[in-house]
Amino acid sequence: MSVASDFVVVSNRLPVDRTDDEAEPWRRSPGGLVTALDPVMRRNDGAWVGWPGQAGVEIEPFEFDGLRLVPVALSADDIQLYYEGFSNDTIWPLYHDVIATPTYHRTWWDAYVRVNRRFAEAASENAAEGATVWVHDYQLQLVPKMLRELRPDVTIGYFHHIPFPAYGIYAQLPWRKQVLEGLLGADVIGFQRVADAGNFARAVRRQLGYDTKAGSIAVPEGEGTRTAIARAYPISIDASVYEDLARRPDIQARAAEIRASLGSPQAILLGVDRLDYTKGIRHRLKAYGELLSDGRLSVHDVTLVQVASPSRERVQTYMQLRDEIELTVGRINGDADELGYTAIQYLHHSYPREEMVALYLAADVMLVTALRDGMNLVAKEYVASRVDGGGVLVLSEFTGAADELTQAISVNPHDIVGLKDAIMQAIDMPVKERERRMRALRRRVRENDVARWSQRFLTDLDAVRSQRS
Ligand code: GDG
Repeated sequence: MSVASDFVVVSNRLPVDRTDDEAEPWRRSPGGLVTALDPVMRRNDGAWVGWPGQAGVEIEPFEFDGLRLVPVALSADDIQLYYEGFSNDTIWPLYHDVIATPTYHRTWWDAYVRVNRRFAEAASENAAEGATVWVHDYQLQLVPKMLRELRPDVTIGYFHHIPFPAYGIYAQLPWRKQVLEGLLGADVIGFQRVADAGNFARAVRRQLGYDTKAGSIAVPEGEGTRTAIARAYPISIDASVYEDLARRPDIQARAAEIRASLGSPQAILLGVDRLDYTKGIRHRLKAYGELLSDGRLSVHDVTLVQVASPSRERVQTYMQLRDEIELTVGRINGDADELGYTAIQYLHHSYPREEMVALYLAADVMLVTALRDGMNLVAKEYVASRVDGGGVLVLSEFTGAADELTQAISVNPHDIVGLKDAIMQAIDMPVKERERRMRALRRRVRENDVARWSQRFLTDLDAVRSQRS
């Protein structure tokens, strides 16, 4: 039986993970989205529609920690075709500037349409009359239009967490019109960067011929037009959670322990990424490996900790990437290590958030060298965790975060010479300059935190709703 809610969030994954414990079968999955939306969900009797993370399991809607969760069932086939296929092997590489080659399969597209419809139906069944529905991310780009057809009474928002590519790249997509029309079913379409919103508007003009002006798009509807808004709403983190963790004595002690266990080198460099080809891990390793072989750095003085958390392990490109990275790490360590000194501590694991914050605190230099990234929350988490005012952030200009975190050392990760110099600049940066830059970065992350992000988006969505009624 469905219970209608005034506020419905739709995302590929529900914000919970299954446990082995029968008494407590679900655990909240860590993530900014759930923290950001929690207050709004509670105020509005919210429901969350998404896949519960297990193939072929039908689960009735249930309450968890005061949230109403509505599971959408996906079969093993759906996961292979809609999720691993179309979402992660077509859209993901295409939208990240074809760093890897996108694969176009009609069977994947068919599954994407079918599964998007299932999500739209679940949202429709759980939304009260005149409700607000907020759809998230690239796996569900067709949901806004499908939902609008089912429920013209609801107000629909869509937020796109990854980049939206330049028209010349987007135009490759065999289903480019359908995807644009799908997104334009929303009243507000949110992007990470101003450039993403611009790319989207251009694609709409070129493909559909609709008028677009300063973030407003005239979408034909009935005899007239309806206005859809396409604008940038840069996402963020709950900065206070990271600050509180970083102030905990046990976590500070753990940071000291990590430093000591690495031999208390002069500088600890850190990379934290999902093991993904968009994150520029190979470029980072290349630059660092060359600094060691050139003799500009020595394993006596520095070490790089690279956390590469397992991701999309059944997609071929990711298997290949893992092999390449592990080969490179092995080579660099083989060439540079000495007994008792290691160049790279490579960790192919996921860690609890407490451990991540201890790592952030232990690291003198954080390396974010993504080739393309919607935002990159790791950069913001590092900054928020540096309650001691220390640490240097090296940040790729191809991340959304670069628009805001202008006091970081900015790098083009394709320019290996420039990247090497930036790493040296970070290691050698005078304390005063470090502190000045970190102060400015921290101010920025604190001001634009995730609560502000959701508030800005929902305020624009509310404005649309009040114009209608
Ligand atoms: C997408 C977009 C956009 C990573 N390893 C562990 C761990 N993490 C956490 C990080 C961070 C999150 O995962 C990764 O977020 P990012 O933003 O860096 O990147 P994506 O996963 O690609 O996210 C991105 C984001 O959506 C939000 O809109 O910024 O551009 O690609 O929070 O800390 N967390 C824990 N253990 C790990 O081992 N606990």
